[in-house]
Amino acid sequence: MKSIYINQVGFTKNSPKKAVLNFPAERFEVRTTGGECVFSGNVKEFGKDKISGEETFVADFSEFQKEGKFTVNAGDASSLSFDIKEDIYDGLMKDICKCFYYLRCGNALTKEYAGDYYHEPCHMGLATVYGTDEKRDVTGGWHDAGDYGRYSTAGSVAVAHILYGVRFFKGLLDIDFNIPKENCEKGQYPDILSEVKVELDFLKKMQREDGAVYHKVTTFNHAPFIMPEEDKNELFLFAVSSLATADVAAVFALAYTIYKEYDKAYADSLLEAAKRAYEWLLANPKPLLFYNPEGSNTGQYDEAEDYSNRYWAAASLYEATGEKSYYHDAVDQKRKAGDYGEKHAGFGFQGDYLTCLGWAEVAGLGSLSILLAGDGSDLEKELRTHYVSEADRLVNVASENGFGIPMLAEDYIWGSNFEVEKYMMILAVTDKFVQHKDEYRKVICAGLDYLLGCNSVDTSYVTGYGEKAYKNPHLRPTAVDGIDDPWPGLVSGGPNRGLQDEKASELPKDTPPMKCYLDDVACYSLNEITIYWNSPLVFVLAYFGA
Ligand code: G3I
Ligand code: 9MR
Ligand code: ZN
Repeated sequence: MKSIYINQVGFTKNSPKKAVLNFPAERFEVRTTGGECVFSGNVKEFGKDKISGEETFVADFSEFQKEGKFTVNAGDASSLSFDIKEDIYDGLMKDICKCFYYLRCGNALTKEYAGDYYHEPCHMGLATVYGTDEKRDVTGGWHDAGDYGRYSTAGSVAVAHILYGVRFFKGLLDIDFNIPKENCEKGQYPDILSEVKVELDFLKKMQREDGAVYHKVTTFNHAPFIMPEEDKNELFLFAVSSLATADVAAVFALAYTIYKEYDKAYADSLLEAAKRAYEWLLANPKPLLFYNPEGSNTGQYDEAEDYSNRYWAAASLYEATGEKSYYHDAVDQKRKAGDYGEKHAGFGFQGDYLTCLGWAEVAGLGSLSILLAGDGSDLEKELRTHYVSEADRLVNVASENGFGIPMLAEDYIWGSNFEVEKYMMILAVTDKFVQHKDEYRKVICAGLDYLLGCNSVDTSYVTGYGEKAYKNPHLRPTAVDGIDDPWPGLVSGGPNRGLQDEKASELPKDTPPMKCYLDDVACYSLNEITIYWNSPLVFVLAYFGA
């Protein structure tokens, strides 16, 4: 079928603008939705595109800068519609942020703010420390994803994307996304900090008195597809891990640097907890990894080592306190993480290990702290070169496909949309804080175009955004709440060559990476949502000033 792929949300006036055709044409037109041609140009042949499996042709209309609603047309084919408008991403940003509110667990939603998406309080009971009779209160926080688990490493990383966003792009503090702010006196926090505090307060409860942090709280097995308040099975706090303890130390220290401007006592409590977690790490130098107990099948979030986590903790505490001992630890752990990264390149993580920002490989978050410390240290100098070389690699990769995105076939793993987002974050940081290059911005824009519909499944991966936005996330409340549309602003995990669930495995084995996608509620390996796939977009849209 002849298709013209486009960012279905749209562009600001001066952003680079392009559509991708999967058929040859000499000329293309930009038309108003009334059919009037307002711009025309030559189509450029790109050729065979390895990730989309299509012959691609590019229609670049960056020069066109009029506001309005348009389509791109060539021959008798038309793209879906899009807008050109200065504040084009503002609504999107608010909805992406509001998703965290909808994902709140406990007694937290109100009808006034959640509207039709309100649900009764959930997961309010005490949790049993697995293997003991001890019970603890760990209510609150955000559900992780399509399931109702709450996981310390995943939660820390989602919070980190947002809070580093706040540190780098102050505009995030001005976003109003209509949430109740009962967790701060007189509503004194900006919305984003109030929402993040929901998760921070939960993570505080996940910490044991001795500083260690439980890896997760979930039922023994995933709940069936029911509303969260119907999920009444016993909650378990599974073992503490050095992974969770380090990530929580890191994110609390980071949070301290921001919340101290608003509430000194609260910020101090975070720093105290971060130090307590760190002391535990020092007293327990061997990795304490995590694997599910036999028979349990909720998210495992297993990692092969904890160097990147310890590096992030040391780097973040150094940035928060300026204490040299943390700096020395950061140098030490960075070396271990870097060595590991070099030995395992291409296995278990994508891209430069020291700029990775995902739930497992958090070294890049540590590197962000070192950049923020900005003390001209040897470590900072070294990391700046890592950002530039990774950003340049990504520009190079982007030149190898018609979509201009920094994705290789091997990046199409579970949560490939996160890989796109991660690369956009790296490019954004490099562009703004290390070394500006126009190409960096161009690749970030291409990444956003891709997520919003300029891809070979012609689908916007954000609910509610685009004429053909996906509608069937693997997300329990959405699947069973009887409301047609999911709440807007949810990022899908996206195509995954691994086709790791039953429904996905029905796709032909030779499906090109970009097309390994189905908008099907059963496809948890390629159409689930998670907090840490929404949070990077908060960071990236903040870079755009949304
Ligand atoms: O990194 C390797 C890559 O080197 C290799 O080439 C590729 C081949 O398949 O695999 C890659 O590893 C994948 C890994 O994610 C990368 O992060 C694994 O195959 C894949 O199974 C693994 O998926 C994780 C999934 O849980 C299953 O463990 C996802 O990252 C992770 O986001 C997801 O998290 C789940 C939670 O467990 C439960 N809650 C929902 C959440 C989202 O689906
Ligand atoms: O719904 C679960 C999803 O959130 C997880 O990412 C996924 C992998 O842990 O598991 C899903 O639950 C499935 C379970 O693992 C196997 N039986 C079917 C469940 C989904 O309906
Ligand atoms: Zn809940």
